[in-house]
Amino acid sequence: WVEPLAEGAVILRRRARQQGAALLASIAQIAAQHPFQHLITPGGYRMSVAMTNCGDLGWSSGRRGYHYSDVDSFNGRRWPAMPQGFLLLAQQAAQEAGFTDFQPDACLINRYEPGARLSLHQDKDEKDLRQPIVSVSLGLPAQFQFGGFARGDGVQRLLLEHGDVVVWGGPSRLRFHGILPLKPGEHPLAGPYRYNLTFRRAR
Ligand code: MD3
Ligand code: FE
Repeated sequence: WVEPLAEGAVILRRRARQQGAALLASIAQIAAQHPFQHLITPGGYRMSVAMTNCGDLGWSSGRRGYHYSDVDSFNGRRWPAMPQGFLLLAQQAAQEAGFTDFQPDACLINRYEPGARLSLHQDKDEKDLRQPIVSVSLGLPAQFQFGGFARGDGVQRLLLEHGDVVVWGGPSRLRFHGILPLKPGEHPLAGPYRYNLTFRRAR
């Protein structure tokens, strides 16, 4: 069921739970060709979160800054197509949240190991910020933080668990957000990791 979080943002708790194993199998297939990598930020720091992508475009970072690219800089090859199950889930979730016609062309796949975190940031590398972002959490639970529209605004905490789907649109699309350091654990399907899929319309 659909639970509002903030204006334009809704959580569909456990929405993807029944597809968890299939989603994780697709992630493993993608990572076999396009390995998870710890990107280096423009400031020169190694990210604790490891990333790969699927879809027409993939998100990446480098000395030139953050950008979307149609090839993986690891091997120079195009990103694998978005699996049909990914696309359907993202479009159905967007629709349930009130966003019709969501056509994601990028899916960033984040992998968190114990201690990995994502500091507060905004997602604004996409061309049309009226398009929502759909996120799917898998594996170990994590504390998500979402704040306001300035870095210094107060934050709310939310536990994101295996199968949770969140749709971020409207004004919430530009909220600051992040993930606190992952607590160690063992998930029956994902082992010691948390995975997060974010579906985006990048161009
Ligand atoms: C709120 N990922 O990849 S997903 C990211 O769990 C990212 O890996 C986190 O932030 C993760 O950029 C959080 C939830 C999420 C994704 C995008 C958002 C929340 C958002 C965009 C705008 C506002
Ligand atoms: Fe983000």
